[in-house]
Amino acid sequence: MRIFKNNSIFLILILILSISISGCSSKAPKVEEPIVLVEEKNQEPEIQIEEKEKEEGLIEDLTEDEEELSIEEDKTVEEEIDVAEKDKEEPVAEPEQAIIVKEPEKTTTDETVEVPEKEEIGEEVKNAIKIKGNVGKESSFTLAELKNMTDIIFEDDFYSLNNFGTTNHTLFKGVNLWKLLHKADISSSATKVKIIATDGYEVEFTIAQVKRQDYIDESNLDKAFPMIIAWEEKGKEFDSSDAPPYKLIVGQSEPGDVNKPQWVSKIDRIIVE
Ligand SMILES: Nc1nc2c(c(=O)[nH]1)N[C@H]1C(S)=C(S)[C@@H](COP(=O)(O)O)O[C@H]1N2
Ligand SMILES: [Mo]
Repeated sequence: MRIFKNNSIFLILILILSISISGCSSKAPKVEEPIVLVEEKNQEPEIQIEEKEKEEGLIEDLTEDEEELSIEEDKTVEEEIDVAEKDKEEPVAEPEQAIIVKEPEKTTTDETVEVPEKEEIGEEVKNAIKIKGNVGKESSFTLAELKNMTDIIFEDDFYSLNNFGTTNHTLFKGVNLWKLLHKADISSSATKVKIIATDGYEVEFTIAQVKRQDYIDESNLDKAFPMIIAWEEKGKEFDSSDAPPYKLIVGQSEPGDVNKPQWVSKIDRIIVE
């Protein structure tokens, strides 16, 4: 009797124990699940915000930023970029395009922007485009002089594709860059041409790229384009009150070529190396 009584108490104890143990273990997975849900929920608002921004037309700003980041990537040799900033960006290698693009420098209130040659030039030729470096005659051409170069003027609808996939056709008028460089007696040993804007934006091309007269429009393969220094867009001259009224325009080197970031506006000078 005593043994039986003790046994049943023992059994009851075991039962209680096993119920409480199984109760605990069945709770365990429930602890993990909400954490996953929280993580998923945390991502949702970000996605929604992005979509909202797209709808609200803020997408242009986003793409500009993205393009600018990828452009800085290409600039491996330049020293002005903060190393820490550079590390944040993901590498985008574009092996076929031997183009280095430099970002406009972000000016702070303390720093002054260096525009060395502006003052020496004087009022009259303020908006002249300078060609320097590996040329027979370093030159400075005014807008009036460029317009008089009727033998090298080129005008056509240029196709543009930007990093976000936006495409356009835009009418530009200007002078053929390769032919313009010959007016400054470009040296036969020249290897590179740098197009530098007053805001610090800079694109570098190889001589072969500047020489090329058959850049394409992927939407119309019958066409062929040289690089041009344009002063007119859609039949209207660029405003020259704030910046030099010149823009480098180049077609695509191949279908899919993102050519718009290569268009340099506000050109200050062309450096041949
Ligand atoms: N001087 C100068 N040219 C520039 C830039 C710039 O910041 N400064 N941005 C480039 C980039 S990234 C693009 S996509 C196009 C934008 O041309 P848009 O302003 O006519 O759209 O100009 C290019 N040329
Ligand atoms: Mo851009």
